[in-house]
Amino acid sequence: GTFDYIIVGSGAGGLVTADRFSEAGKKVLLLERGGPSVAITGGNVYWPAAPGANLTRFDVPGLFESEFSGDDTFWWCKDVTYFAGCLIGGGTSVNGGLYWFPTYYEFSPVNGWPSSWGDHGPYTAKLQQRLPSTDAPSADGKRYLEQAFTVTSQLLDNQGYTNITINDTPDSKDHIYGYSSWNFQQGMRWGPVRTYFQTALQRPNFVFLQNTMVSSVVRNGSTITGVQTNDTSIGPNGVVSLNPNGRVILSAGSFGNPRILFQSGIGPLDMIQTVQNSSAAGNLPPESDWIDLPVGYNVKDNPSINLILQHPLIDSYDNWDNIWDSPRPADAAQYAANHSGVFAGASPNSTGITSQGRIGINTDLTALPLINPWLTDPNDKVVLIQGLNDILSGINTIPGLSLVTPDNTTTIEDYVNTYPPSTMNSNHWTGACKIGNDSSTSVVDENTKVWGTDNLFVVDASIIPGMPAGNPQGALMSAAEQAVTKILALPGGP
Ligand code: 6FA
Repeated sequence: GTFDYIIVGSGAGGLVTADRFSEAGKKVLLLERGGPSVAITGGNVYWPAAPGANLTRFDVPGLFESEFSGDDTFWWCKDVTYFAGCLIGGGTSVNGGLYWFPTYYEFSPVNGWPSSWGDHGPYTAKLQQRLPSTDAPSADGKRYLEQAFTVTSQLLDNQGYTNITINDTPDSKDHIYGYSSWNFQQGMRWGPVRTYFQTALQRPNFVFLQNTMVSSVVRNGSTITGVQTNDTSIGPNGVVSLNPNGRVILSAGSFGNPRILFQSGIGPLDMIQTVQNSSAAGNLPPESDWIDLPVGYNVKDNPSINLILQHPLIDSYDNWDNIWDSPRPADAAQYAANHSGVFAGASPNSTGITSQGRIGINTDLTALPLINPWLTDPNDKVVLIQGLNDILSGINTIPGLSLVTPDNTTTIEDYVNTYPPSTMNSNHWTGACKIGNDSSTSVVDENTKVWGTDNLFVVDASIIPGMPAGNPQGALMSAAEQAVTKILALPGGP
């Protein structure tokens, strides 16, 4: 058939979008290159430590660290040089689950948003209604592995920090701390796969196809007529078509979208020429239709610098080693019985930049950073070093607490200055298809429409112009709620 909306990618952005468009009665096709993740999507990579419990690697929050080893890590995109989830749910099926509601400032013009974006409040409220956060994820309501929190809070209390429930007052960010907030419920990985996706699936006007990769959009000048896929059973030569006035929404993530846009003749000349020299040259429209936009520029990611602290009361949980094959038996049994205990949380339980880089592709179409985005602006480095020194200044006031890395012969300044950039990634990529007011400095306009096209949109992390205050999935799904509202309000649609 043909569709009002074709959405590419079932990650954080794509699932919110697919649900809202289908709720509005539009005929929606969602295409995902990967396959099943959590058990309700048909996933069957079951945890050997809990046989018969129907618990996949992706369902159990505490198995997060196990994703980074193993033989067949099919869930990571093999054609992206950093971690990106290629399965139903995208990043939300594999991420650490940290979940923060955005601050007012994040969506303001000073952080790069067009002024029409205004207050994120009503959209964040819609998100919150579907996906509440929790800072006590275990199904029994108790907290586990709390020692790091207890020790760190002594350190911070001594310096005048206040302990708050962070998501209760997202705008309070000055000298505060609190328990980590998660996108988990009932002791399980939650997120849009369990909520937005499920309601969309119930609608007859919603079609979902997995294991279907989109290479480019098919266009007639500025009008998109469909998408080119790798599945020839889907339509002539693998093309799926839009209804008249239909729209394509790219939600393929910060690395996935640029690759699709370049193959569609949209982006900087050097990247379109790279496609021309690749096996995908046949996807390109005639040169007269190429659209020059800064796709892949303005890319941001949080610089991640690890410090290691040690205290006799803190259980390091053996660095979460071997949790897949041989977790602590009592903890695995407790989780299997009622989704409570250590495995109901993920490992990262204690945790505004201007630096930017560039994402591109090479001739085998692998997506990669061409310029690393971390700490390229010297001010970011100064702020980071100051923040770290500030927090660590009180370390001697806590008996038994010591800094292991960096060691006592290395200053924080030297540590940060010599930190290998290749290990600085946080997987919080934004900006590759930046939103803005001007086609020379942005890729999509204030309604998330790609400049120079009539009906091509981008809705996911890649439109975010600045770095969210916390891990990005909350800000990003709020942005998706707002984008959907704006797109539906645009005249001339299906
Ligand atoms: N964000 C948080 O807020 N909290 C965290 O704790 C957190 N941790 C991590 C983390 O530990 C890892 C390892 C990673 C990779 C990310 C983390 N993030 C965290 C970031 C967060 O997950 C991402 O910011 C968020 O998922 C981005 O959402 P998007 O919608 O922008 O993009 P996704 O990558 O989620 O989804 C893209 C989807 O498109 C995927 O399902 C992919 O398979 C699909 N796709 C890509 N190319 C396609 C194509 N050509 N055709 C069809 N489908 C395609």
